[in-house]
Amino acid sequence: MENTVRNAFTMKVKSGFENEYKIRHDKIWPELTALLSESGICDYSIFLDEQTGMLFGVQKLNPHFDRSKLSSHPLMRKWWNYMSDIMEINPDNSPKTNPLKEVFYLD
Ligand code: RM4
Repeated sequence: MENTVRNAFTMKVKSGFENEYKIRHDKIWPELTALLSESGICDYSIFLDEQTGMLFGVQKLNPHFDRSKLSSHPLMRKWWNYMSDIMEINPDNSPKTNPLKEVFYLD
């Protein structure tokens, strides 16, 4: 899609739960992937640094993507609650997320 914005960020999986994190994403709820797509996210990957448990998320966002709308959606909250036992989280159970600055791009 044209005019998408590349977005990258880190999160963290708790030590010992790396496999479980992968398993849960292998079985991600179809209604959640539909919600993410409908919200304007595409080309979304999460990579794991097996040395540190750091998760690197990279995605493309539609320019009309509304982060606060997605964050408050009941299904998003349900997923975050479900994942909260195996990730580093904020008090509201959303994952601790650190935005990254783009310093290089090759199309
Ligand atoms: C992650 C985390 C993210 C979500 C993905 C699908 O573990 O919950 O917020 O976008 O799953």
